[in-house]
Amino acid sequence: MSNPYQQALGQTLIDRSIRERIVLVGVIFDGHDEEETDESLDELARLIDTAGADEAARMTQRRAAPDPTFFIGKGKVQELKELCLAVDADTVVFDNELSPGQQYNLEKLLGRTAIDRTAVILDIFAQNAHTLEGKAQVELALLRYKLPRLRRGISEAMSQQGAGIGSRGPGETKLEVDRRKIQDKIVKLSRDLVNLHNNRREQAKSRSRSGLGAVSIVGYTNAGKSTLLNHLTNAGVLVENRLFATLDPTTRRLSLPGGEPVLLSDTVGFVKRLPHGLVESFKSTLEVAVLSDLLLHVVDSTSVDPQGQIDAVRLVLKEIGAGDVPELLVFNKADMASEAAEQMVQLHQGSVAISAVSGEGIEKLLQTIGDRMRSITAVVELLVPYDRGDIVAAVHREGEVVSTANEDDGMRIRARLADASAGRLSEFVVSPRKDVA
Ligand SMILES: Nc1nc2c(ncn2[C@@H]2O[C@H](COP(=O)(O)OP(=O)(O)OP(=O)(O)O)[C@@H](O)[C@H]2O)c(=O)[nH]1
Ligand SMILES: [Mg+2]
Repeated sequence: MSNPYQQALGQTLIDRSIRERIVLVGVIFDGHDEEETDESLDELARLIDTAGADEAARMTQRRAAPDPTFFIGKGKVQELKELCLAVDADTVVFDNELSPGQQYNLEKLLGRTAIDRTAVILDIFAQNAHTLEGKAQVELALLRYKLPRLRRGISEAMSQQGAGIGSRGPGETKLEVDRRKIQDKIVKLSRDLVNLHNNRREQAKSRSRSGLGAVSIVGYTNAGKSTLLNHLTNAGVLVENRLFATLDPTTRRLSLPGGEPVLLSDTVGFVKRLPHGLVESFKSTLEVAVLSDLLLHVVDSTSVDPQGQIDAVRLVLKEIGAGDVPELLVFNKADMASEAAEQMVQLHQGSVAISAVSGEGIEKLLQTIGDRMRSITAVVELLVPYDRGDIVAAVHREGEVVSTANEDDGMRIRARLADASAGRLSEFVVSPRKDVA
């Protein structure tokens, strides 16, 4: 399947006709240790593998700050060139974001394609986007990434060299035309996404009217989010041992033991240093998390750095405006790492350990979700007509009334209500906790 970027420009970021050989480059900045950089490069290697290429070698350099021209030192670039020759690699990937200028300078000196982590992640997203909205979001992010990187000359030189991630830029004469094309396309895509976004908001509105609580599964990529959704609801969502298998949210109804049914949604996974443009483009898809009553934050207990993954996920949640949504940490894959999972549960009060595969801990998880949902309340304001004593009674029964005032067209009640109750009474709610309109 051709990716959206190909559809837009007749080009590709990663050539999948061959498995490219790639040299990874990492920088150990002051205050960071070698191990950290190594782990990050291991993750980059997994990203590259997911994108369809192989790691041929890796290189690191200690630096206080990035070199403005090449990111690494000029001498090191020379070394990198020799390494590429020795291992027969056509592409280098930097673990850090390169500026368009640095990328250009590197490609010129190396005579090969130089890209960064962002480009690799964008490429994987391009491969995995399936719905209209997902495709539009990825394409927008790709075009925004590519626009400042269109250059005269270099791309022609690169295209003569042959295949490679991002190697084939537009030719000199086409440059202005391409730039214009991309700009037009960005405008169009942004407009399309606003429409899709509005549709999604409408759905969220009707969902909130349905009175069901909303729970979203969030977490680092490959943590087991889709596996959990499938286990709980038989959703049949694609589960794969690869990064970013899920890009489009799936929502299913889930009945809690002795409690209300809730709507449970799977979401796109996060990764450290997720490109900002991508987060921006996926805001609409991720809104399901923002509008949730509770987030199930799934963590892979077998990971070498679960806390680092938790922090990375929380950072993105904050960025999309879901930083204040109540969170329940779920340490998954306990079947493979029971000790690590238990240790994490000890460290994080109120969290649970589960295995979405074997089912252990699931009962406890469901109970905890039920408890948390019942305790989640917010102050809402209702205006109830005087002939609806039943509603006034329901508010008193289901919530805690903060204040009442008699007005011309009814009784104004401020009450602390669970979201599910507020949803059921939404007809009378005048100021809901969340603006879903
Ligand atoms: N052993 C074990 N493996 C699991 C468990 N949960 C998920 N996995 C495996 O972990 C891999 C990733 O699972 P997914 O459910 O696709 O993960 P995800 O979080 O949805 O990943 P993305 O959508 O790519 O972000 C798959 O190979 C699953 O079979 C678990 O509890 N135990
Ligand atoms: Mg998934």
